[in-house]
Amino acid sequence: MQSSKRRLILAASVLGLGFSALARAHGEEGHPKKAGPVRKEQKDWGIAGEARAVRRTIDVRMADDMRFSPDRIDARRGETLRFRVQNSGKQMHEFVIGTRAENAKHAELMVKFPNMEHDEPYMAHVPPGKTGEIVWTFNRTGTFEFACLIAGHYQAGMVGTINVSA
Ligand SMILES: [Cu+2]
Repeated sequence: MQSSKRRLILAASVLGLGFSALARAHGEEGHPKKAGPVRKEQKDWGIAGEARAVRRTIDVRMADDMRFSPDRIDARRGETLRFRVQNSGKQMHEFVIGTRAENAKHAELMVKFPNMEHDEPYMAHVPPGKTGEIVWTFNRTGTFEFACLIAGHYQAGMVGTINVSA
């Protein structure tokens, strides 16, 4: 277990992904959020947001047909959104914000290591019947993606678009 975990961390770092918080496993029930401050790191697609800055909440539904609803979200640069992500399916799903390139790379890794543990402020892992939440500030313009990176789901088209305009 110890050495397999080390291999996963190694694989993640070889691929240049920032899995600094290898804390929880996919498929685990609950995924309680850790107490304490959210780690804030500027990403190409924004930065972890403050709940008090939220002016708009977006409800997103995930289902076993491997689709998000809505699958297109528009935001303005500087806007902090709360995503309330409901899993209406019978299997685990997740909502991960990123660039297309980042998500594609990460999705590939998830196929190789389906039980890879990952958790970042731009991800919500949501067990069946549950609702997860993320608060994210879009401080860069561009076209980004939200995706379920669980092995096979991304490949089945479980992807949406976030467009951030100036
Ligand atoms: Cu999924």
